[in-house]
Amino acid sequence: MRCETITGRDLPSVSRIAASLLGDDAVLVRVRVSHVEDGTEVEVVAAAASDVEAFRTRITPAPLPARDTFLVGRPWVIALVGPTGAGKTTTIAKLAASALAFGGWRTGLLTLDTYRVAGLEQLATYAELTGCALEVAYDADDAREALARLDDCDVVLVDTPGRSPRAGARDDEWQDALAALAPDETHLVLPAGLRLDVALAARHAHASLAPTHALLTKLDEVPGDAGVADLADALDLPTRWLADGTEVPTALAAAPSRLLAALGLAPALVIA
Ligand SMILES: Nc1nc2c(ncn2[C@@H]2O[C@H](COP(=O)(O)OP(=O)(O)O)[C@@H](O)[C@H]2O)c(=O)[nH]1
Ligand SMILES: [Mg+2]
Repeated sequence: MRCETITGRDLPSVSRIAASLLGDDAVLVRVRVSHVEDGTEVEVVAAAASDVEAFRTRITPAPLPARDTFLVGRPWVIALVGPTGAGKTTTIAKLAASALAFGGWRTGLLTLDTYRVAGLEQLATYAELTGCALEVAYDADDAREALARLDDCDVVLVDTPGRSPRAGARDDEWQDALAALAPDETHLVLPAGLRLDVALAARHAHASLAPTHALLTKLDEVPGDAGVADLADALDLPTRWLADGTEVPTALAAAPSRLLAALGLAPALVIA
């Protein structure tokens, strides 16, 4: 999204400049009024209305389906994929335990991350704490059977290992299992502090898993949300949730409103 920063002595004059640069319907995404020695200084960040609308559309996911519309024999299946350490397992625990995510939906957990005992133990602990059923699948047949055993759930959250360049056949196995589950949503989990080019490389590396959403984690480790909104914009995937800390389940936020607010789209007038 192209943004222009314009400073001047008063709002009408900077608005006129914004309109001349970005069109009559330019949106002021941030406004800052400071008192200076000889009066006031106004600084605005402005964007073209069409760009703002395009950003809003790009990052806003379709709402989760109403429970009675998809209960045709299988739960809604949401898989989390992404590099090792991105926060997939922790986020699954938050999603399972948080009313923010699914309210009263019956939630099941299914893990394809069978290579690391620690990963399995981590999820088993969360399953115990949240009272969710947990299934483990080693290959595509297992995965289908495990999903069938979870058919009394409304939603099944699927944990996966990170893709590893050296894993070879192991990667094929869990990716076949994931394909057998035919997820309704596949969220690409990436830490919010990743450099833009590294994040785009990760998006490229996971293209074969056909991610439908982005899920940014570790917002608590970056200085502000504006860069996170830029990252979400660049990833060009709708974003339903954000993770901003290690606390389960509280460090989970609804994404679109927070990303829009980061760009000042929830109107913010700062008088310094
Ligand atoms: N600061 C911070 N740490 C997180 C967040 N989410 C996960 N972590 C930590 O990141 C590490 C890796 O998380 P894990 O869920 O095991 O990642 P996975 O390999 O993708 O499953 C753990 O130490 C988590 O506690 C977050 O939102 N903020
Ligand atoms: Mg994990």
